[in-house]
Amino acid sequence: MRQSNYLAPTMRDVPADADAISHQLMLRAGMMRQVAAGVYAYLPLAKRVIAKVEAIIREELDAIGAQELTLPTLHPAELWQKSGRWESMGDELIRLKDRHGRDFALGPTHEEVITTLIQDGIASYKKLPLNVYQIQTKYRDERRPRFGLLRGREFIMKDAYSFHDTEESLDETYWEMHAAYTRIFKRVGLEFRPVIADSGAIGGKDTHEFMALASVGEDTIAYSDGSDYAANIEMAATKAPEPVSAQDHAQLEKKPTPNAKTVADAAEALGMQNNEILKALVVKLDDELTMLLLRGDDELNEVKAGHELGAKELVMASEEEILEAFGATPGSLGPVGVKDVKIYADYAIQGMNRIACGANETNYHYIGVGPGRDYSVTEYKDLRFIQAGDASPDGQGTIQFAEGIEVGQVFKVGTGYSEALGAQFLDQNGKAKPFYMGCYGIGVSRTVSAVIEQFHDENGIQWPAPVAPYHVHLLCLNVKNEEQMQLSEHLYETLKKNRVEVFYDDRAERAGVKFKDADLIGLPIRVSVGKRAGESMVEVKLRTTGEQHDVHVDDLIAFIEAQLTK
Ligand code: 9G3
Repeated sequence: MRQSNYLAPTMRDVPADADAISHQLMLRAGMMRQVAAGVYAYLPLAKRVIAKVEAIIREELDAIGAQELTLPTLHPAELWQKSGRWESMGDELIRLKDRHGRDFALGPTHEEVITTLIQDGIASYKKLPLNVYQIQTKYRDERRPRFGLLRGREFIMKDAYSFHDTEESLDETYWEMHAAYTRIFKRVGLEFRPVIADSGAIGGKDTHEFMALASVGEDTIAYSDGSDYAANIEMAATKAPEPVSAQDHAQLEKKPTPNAKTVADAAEALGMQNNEILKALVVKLDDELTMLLLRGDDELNEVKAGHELGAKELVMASEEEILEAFGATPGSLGPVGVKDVKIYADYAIQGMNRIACGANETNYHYIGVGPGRDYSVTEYKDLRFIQAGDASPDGQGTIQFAEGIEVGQVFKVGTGYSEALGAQFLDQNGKAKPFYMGCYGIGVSRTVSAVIEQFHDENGIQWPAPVAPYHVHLLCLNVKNEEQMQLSEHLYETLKKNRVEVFYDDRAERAGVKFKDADLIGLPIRVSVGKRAGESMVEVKLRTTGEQHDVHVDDLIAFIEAQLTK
């Protein structure tokens, strides 16, 4: 492809509102242009990368028997009303009316559509398991679109849905998809980790997110440096300490802690450390007032606690609810003397004795508090946020934190959707049963951004060969020089004949401009035809390592092929 008439408007300056490096580089390398907030045009260079990512996805999913289809983007409201998500998804769901005034949604995901189709399409268990996927533009009206394709309002997703007659069959496909995702992201060249994650709006139990490690990532991963344990911070499990044996109790005393609002205030008033104070929080678990106890220096992980306590919804109780139930302000709460309210305590306080806690009397705390004598708990649970430096929950290694971009997610949904939508199949006894469902997403356009976040330097993008827009950037350094032009044209034809994807900079620009653009666009191999054209010598530079070689044109194809198969 000749660069002289190619639509890749490179830019020197960094656009002001682009604060992710991938967003900046996609604009500067002429890969995309913004049309509206969170809405982008993919220009030819980006389209080629997207096509390569999609090709890798198709190969790996077709290889495990998934079937590609394409579902409508325009969804009749009835489907979303049936699942209850027409209302519950709020403003993120883009709604519109057709010419007859009928309500539609622009598809943000396709559980409703595919489940309804499958229900009408197959009735017998004989057709199961079924695994279908599509690669298609999704629409989600993000409140704050940002970071370019990392959080857009229109983006390309591969979404797959699997249907099963049993949970075992779902489990089998779940792990087949998990393995296929690992192959896909390895082939793309991303540095990633599958992490234990929260099933969020979809519900169901098992779910893993595929995280591309990158500092711009909005998710925090807790991973062990001594094993392959890794979890989204929302779900990371903590290791229970050895509970201390029989307690030698201290004298229980009530002490004034005037205006103590926080653990730190109480610790200061009592001359104690934060981790010697019990933090008592009051939450509503599906509307039931419950007290949660944490060590003073730990934070409640609401998502994990919700799962641990089997609550569909966990919200913090209001100050009024607390005053009414406990007769004290939130800063003076504790488990001593609490009746008819369930108390769950984080594992970490199993080992705590001679500690302080709110006296359930505003501006007073108890000291010398011990479990058993002064309070008891309904059950010990894993409630706190894991912290860097904690022991890994699998007992191997220590927890470290890293930022990640979620590029994929696999869910075991179970029968939730099929029940909500009345999607059933007839089992071998002719009995109607709801399908077990799995759903699986890959952010295709987000993956392109993640690759750039991981592979760039101060001069531009450094594409891994498998997803590079082209393999070779061929530069004729001086198009007015007959010798250089001839050799360049000859090499352009030869490379194409050898099925090398070559991007040919035949523009009437100075060499310096060509070098800068080549570094910015970031193709893996740069071939420059310059002063030594007369000796049939060209200069080859590898974008990622920067190493340069003078190569005779007769050896060029072999040299390039050797580089591309590394
Ligand atoms: C909506 C809107 C936004 C949404 C959803 C629904 C996220 C929604 C979760 C999923 C789950 C899986 C299939 C592919 C893999 C992910 N944002 N989710 O359901 F109406 Cl506006 O999309 N879906």
